[in-house]
Amino acid sequence: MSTKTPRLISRRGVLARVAATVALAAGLAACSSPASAPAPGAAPAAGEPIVMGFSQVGAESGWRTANTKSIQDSAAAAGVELKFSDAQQKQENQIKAIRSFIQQKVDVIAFSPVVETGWDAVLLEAKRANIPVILTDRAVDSEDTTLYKTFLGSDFVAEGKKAGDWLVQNAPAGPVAVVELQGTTGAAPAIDRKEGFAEAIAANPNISVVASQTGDFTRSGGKQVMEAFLKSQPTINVVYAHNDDMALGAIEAIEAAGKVPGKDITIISVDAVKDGMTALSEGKINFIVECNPLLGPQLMDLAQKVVAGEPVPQRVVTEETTFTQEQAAEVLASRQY
Ligand code: GZL
Repeated sequence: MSTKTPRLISRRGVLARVAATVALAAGLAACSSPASAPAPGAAPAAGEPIVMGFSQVGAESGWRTANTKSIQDSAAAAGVELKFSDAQQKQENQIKAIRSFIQQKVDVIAFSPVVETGWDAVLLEAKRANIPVILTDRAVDSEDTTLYKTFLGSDFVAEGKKAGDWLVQNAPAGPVAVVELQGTTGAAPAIDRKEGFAEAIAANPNISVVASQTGDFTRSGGKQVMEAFLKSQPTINVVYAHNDDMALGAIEAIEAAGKVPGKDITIISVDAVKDGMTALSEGKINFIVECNPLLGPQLMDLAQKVVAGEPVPQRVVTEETTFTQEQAAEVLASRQY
């Protein structure tokens, strides 16, 4: 409730004193009226739903579609009022959405940052508005970890390492030329999956990444980059794709070039969405590292704790596994996404 008293009135006039008194009286009346909303960051009144502002990266992949559905379904199940914004993979749209959530005085903000950098200013605005922030799926590079309450998502370096470890264990003798389809430039999963894979294949000096380029996590991006690699690279033994959508685009390019994916060229991917697992069970992909998009239930649980002022872990790592061709055939029918 604002109890700010007017500055000392200069001798310039009684009018200023009257105006200040009227303003103060109006301010007190507004704060005491039953219709006044609780200060942002205060828990909603008992029985009132939590209002969550969620800024989603976009709709670039099968993983993102499954992630969005998980968040929307979980909000409905938890009775959380969800204000959902699709940023179409543009950081400026996410920043606009977060500022709008602040103006709307939501109880909590959650978002998947499309890239790691450039978030400190808007996160500081949320902090000053006393609105807690939860990172989900992707991380930010902010040094100040007080800018968000927790980060719920996968360990992308571990995912890249799992992919590289499988290649080291299954590579043929002699030189192995790998082409890499990177995710969105500057995105945490792209940076970290590249790092983890490179760290793992260092165990076998015969394996080398001969070309690496972003396909922006999309099927069309993966196809275009793979077409270019097939023209520019004399030998390609392996494709390492940072997600299934780019791997599926690469398969289209490989087949159009008259080669057999999964046999002439080994394909390793990340995500394990339905289309990727289908290609894996058909032998067109050789190995997939799972990246679990079903973050909705944990996100709603964390949001309710954060709004209630309860402590939550700074980092919550999602559980996930890997799949071979044989394992894909066994589990395909039961996959949730
Ligand atoms: C990973 C997620 C990535 C997926 C892609 O958590 O951010 O973004 O691997 C998606 O499929 O586009």
